[in-house]
Amino acid sequence: MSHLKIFGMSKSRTFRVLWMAEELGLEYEHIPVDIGDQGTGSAEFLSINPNGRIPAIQDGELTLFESMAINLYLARQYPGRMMPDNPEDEARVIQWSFWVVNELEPGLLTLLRHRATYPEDQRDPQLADATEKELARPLAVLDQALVGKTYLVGEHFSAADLNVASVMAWAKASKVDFSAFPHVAAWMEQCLGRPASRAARR
Ligand SMILES: N[C@@H](CCC(=O)N[C@@H](CS)C(=O)NCC(=O)O)C(=O)O
Repeated sequence: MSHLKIFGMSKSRTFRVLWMAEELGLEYEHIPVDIGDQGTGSAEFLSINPNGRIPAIQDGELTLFESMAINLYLARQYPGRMMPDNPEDEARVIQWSFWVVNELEPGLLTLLRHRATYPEDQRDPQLADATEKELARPLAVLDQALVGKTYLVGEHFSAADLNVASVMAWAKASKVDFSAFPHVAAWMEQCLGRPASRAARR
């Protein structure tokens, strides 16, 4: 096995990648690069990710940025049933990974900022409420996809569940009302409660 290095703080999107590495039982080196001139803005880190963002990884000769691309690579590269072995289900995993960063992540980031991370006096509760209303459409899509199912793709937990649930963790932190999306609520609790998810947050 090549030597895997994961760059970024676990409280950032790096959580997604740490969670994947834990699910796969990989040995890895965690380099907790933080946001700022000393971390993501340093010349050393910019040579790894010229975007100056976390997460990034190095795995042997491969250097990679973008959390979803990293997780799809790790799931494909290492055994552990995180990537289905048939092309149709693999495509479904990729579909959900693109879906979550396009349909949910921007709105959830706005919600997270205006309900949890911005200082109180910089929060806009009306913007947060309006954003939550807009999120009802993609959340209904996710809820429908989970009717009668334990996992998004196939019969077991996969990179689709991990990638979507890791973004949905922001919804939980933003106190989104899940009463209209009971399947999402149950699925999310189950995913985020996995030992590997807890280990990634340490
Ligand atoms: N699309 C990228 C986004 C990465 C990203 O924006 N990461 C944030 C931390 S969660 C960051 O590094 N921000 C630094 C900055 O904006 O200067 C991914 O999913 O990896």
